[in-house]
Amino acid sequence: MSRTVRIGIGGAIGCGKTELIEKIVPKLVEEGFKVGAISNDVYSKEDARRLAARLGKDIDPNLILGIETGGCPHTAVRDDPSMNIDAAEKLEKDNPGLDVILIESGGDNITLTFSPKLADFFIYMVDVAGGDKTIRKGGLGIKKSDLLLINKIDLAPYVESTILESGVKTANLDLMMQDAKNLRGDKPTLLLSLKDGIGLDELVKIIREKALFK
Ligand SMILES: Nc1nc2c(ncn2[C@@H]2O[C@H](COP(=O)(O)OP(=O)(O)OP(=O)(O)O)[C@@H](O)[C@H]2O)c(=O)[nH]1
Ligand SMILES: [Mg+2]
Repeated sequence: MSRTVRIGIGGAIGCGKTELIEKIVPKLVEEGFKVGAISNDVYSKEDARRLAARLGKDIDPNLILGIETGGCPHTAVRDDPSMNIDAAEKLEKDNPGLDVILIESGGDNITLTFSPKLADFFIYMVDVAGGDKTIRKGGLGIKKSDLLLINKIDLAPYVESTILESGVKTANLDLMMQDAKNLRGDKPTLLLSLKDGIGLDELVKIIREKALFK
């Protein structure tokens, strides 16, 4: 791998994007990768502050940048990604040998994608608490992302199924995976609980193999 790979992470408000960065950075660092992060928020730099506090022992805080977009977060990663490209170029210039930058888009709607000018690999995340109909409703992130994550599977027993014909009372993860297969073909989808660490090793493996060494 000769240049910095930029990985975009998008998904609805609160689905676990910042938690994802918190959990995978130590693992990537352990594998010898030099990692930076950019976090977009609309009215604050709260997530970047949180990442710097939580990841202080794993990476230099200068490797974490916050962007206050001031408007629709999807605009800042899709339509006019100049603020994010500037931030990524700054990280790359200030940190020679940087292998990967994780870019979190502020929580937003299901039409989110990342401009290919900004991200080389696009992860889209949904969470089970939003109901098990989420995948079949489709959307660009769900269909087009390089990797789809269904997070918070630990909450499935507490969420009622929204799909009557499923015959299951609680959120039906099998059906969500089937819906993903129907919409995405062979592109990977992973069930995850960042809280319990379920799926985390598989996630890091996919990132290593599909994003970093492609
Ligand atoms: N139960 C459970 N909670 C989780 C899981 N992953 C994340 N959370 C919690 O969900 C809440 C939101 O997580 P964040 O990482 O802030 O979500 P986000 O997508 O970055 O949110 P925004 O940036 O505001 O859009 C936090 O309180 C997390 O601890 C999970 O797998 N299970
Ligand atoms: Mg966040």
